[in-house]
Amino acid sequence: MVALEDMRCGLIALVGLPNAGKSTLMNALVGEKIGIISNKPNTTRVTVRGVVTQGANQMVFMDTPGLNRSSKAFDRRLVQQAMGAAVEADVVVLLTELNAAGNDSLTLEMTQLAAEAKKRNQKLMVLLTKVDKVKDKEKLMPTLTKMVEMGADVVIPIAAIKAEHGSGGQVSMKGSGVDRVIAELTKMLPEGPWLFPEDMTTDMPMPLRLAELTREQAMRQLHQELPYGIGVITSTVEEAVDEENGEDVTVVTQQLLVSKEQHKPMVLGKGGQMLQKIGTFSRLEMQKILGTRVRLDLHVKVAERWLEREQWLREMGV
Ligand SMILES: Nc1nc2c(ncn2[C@@H]2O[C@H](COP(=O)(O)OP(=O)(O)OP(=O)(O)O)[C@@H](O)[C@H]2O)c(=O)[nH]1
Ligand SMILES: [Mg+2]
Repeated sequence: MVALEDMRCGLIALVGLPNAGKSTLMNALVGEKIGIISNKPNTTRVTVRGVVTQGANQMVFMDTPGLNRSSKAFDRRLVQQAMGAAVEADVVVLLTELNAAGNDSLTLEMTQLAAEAKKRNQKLMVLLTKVDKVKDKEKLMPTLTKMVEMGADVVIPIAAIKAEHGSGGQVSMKGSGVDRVIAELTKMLPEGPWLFPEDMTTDMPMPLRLAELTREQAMRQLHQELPYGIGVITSTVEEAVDEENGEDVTVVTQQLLVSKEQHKPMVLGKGGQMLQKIGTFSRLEMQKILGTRVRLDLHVKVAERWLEREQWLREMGV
């Protein structure tokens, strides 16, 4: 039992450009798949919280949507979510992806965000991500100096993943720098009671979490612009017993929304194979989280302009 007066707790916002590796890092920090990951930008649409509790310290990470530059209403909404999380946080963690030459990809907006964090007296951590791409680590020196000059309290080069196998991306291993991130953040936490129970790793409602797993597979398996027009809603989650073997099984029903009629056959694939693939990978991930066997009932539904429907967006957490 940790005494209330000993507790320390902080909100930590992970912000950066799309594809910087925010969700990958959060999952590595928490040790569980919470945020969804793909190689396409703006995979994250919902600010997702992941919790790490160690000793007297609780870290509440906010994995935010990438700071995209599109002017579409939906995309602006994503950026607003990220900005909101940054304002709310005790510690702002800026993630900037390195290229092979060791240079960062900081934009003007991100430099401004860093300056605002300093003005608000927030702690500022800069993470140089995907450092595994930089073979000669000496090349990092100018970038490290630049970040300190910008006001970073700590700068850490990280590689959140060492390897990822399979097209469903089921296996990921903890990489380098991640433990140091935890150690440095621990020093920055303000005193205060925990926000979540000790054993809780996320406050995401289960139906949303399951919907995100299916959207992750849609992002991974579908190509070009198609995945961006996709939304997933979990209609029902029910506990049942398999009649054949008496095993517990969770029955999940989901709607996969597409915004255009002509997208439906692409999502279904030849003989329904694409939908089946999305469903199979998603189901395997669901089983890991739920700890039971899962039966997934996945339907494609054409819902023109769902991206503009407030109620649906709220249901999807956007
Ligand atoms: N080489 C390498 N790739 C990484 C690393 N971390 C993440 N990636 C890859 O980068 C891509 C984007 O990762 P995400 O974690 O989804 O990035 P994100 O910042 O959450 O992106 P958005 O949600 O779109 O803003 C994925 O293909 C990851 O596998 C890393 O440390 N090294
Ligand atoms: Mg993400």
